[in-house]
Amino acid sequence: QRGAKAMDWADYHNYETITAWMASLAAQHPDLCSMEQVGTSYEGRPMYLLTISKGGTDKPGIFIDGDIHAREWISPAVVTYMVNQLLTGSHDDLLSSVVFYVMPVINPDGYSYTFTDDRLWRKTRSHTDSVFGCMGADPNRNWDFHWNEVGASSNPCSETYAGPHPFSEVEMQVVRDQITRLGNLKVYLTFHSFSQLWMYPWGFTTDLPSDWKDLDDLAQDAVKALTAIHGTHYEIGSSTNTIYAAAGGSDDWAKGVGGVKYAYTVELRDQGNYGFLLPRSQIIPTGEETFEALKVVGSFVKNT
Ligand code: ING
Ligand code: ZN
Repeated sequence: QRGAKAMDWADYHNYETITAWMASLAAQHPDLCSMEQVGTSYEGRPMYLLTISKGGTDKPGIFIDGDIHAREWISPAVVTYMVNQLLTGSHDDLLSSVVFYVMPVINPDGYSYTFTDDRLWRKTRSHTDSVFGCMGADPNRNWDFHWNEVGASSNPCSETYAGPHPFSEVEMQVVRDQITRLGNLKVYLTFHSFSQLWMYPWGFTTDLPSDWKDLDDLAQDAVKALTAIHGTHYEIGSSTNTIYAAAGGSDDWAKGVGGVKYAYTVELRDQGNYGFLLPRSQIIPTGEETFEALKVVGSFVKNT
């Protein structure tokens, strides 16, 4: 429409541009992609799910989300890049045997706020604190699995505020309800930045899941393919043992409650040189390498 910016991967784009692009994509590829509104954010923004598949959805699923943390702009840029590749590349074989469920921006109020007011905002934008007036909760501390046990705060002014209670944030309820509703999910992938880490549960304890070797093996294969593109180095391990202990994260819930075996948190580029302010010139290279990893995960699911 008039004045609206077109989508591309030469630059970062706001929520309206991303959602308008999602709608046009679904309109252009009705055989492969559908878009549905699955909820509404705290400030009233529609939240959408893309379903990408060829010939029905009765097949193993991969759930992908982006931008749980508002300022991590490379996350929705890479998630939309990969969606575009899936739909415009020659991936019929993969799309015939795997269904991708994608929500590129699961914290739309926070994301919008980073465009208008505060580029480094992390949390949601809910009004939870009547004492100090601090706003928002950390959506990656808000999930109801060992909630607020470690690496989270009960102080509404903290960057890692877990919220007043588990799933206090409506946006995380929306994502939870989709993961619960969609049967047959084999993989959960949530994209953050930055640090270049491919992590699996648990975040609430130093203990590893009993099947950690399966998750580690797939991560090794995915990262090998990623590194082969531009030489980008990634570390692999459980969140607690790789970055820090933090309970209430979405991947822990996806595995521990949602029953999705292969749950991962991926920290995209870089390793701190630019951090959250990753130059736009790195969007396409980051998209290219990450898509190679996704294809490995996709083939694995296809062959399981
Ligand atoms: N890092 C993640 C965070 O939520 C994380 C790291 C994920 C820790 C999952 C534990 C479990 O703090 C960023 N960059 O947000
Ligand atoms: Zn994050």
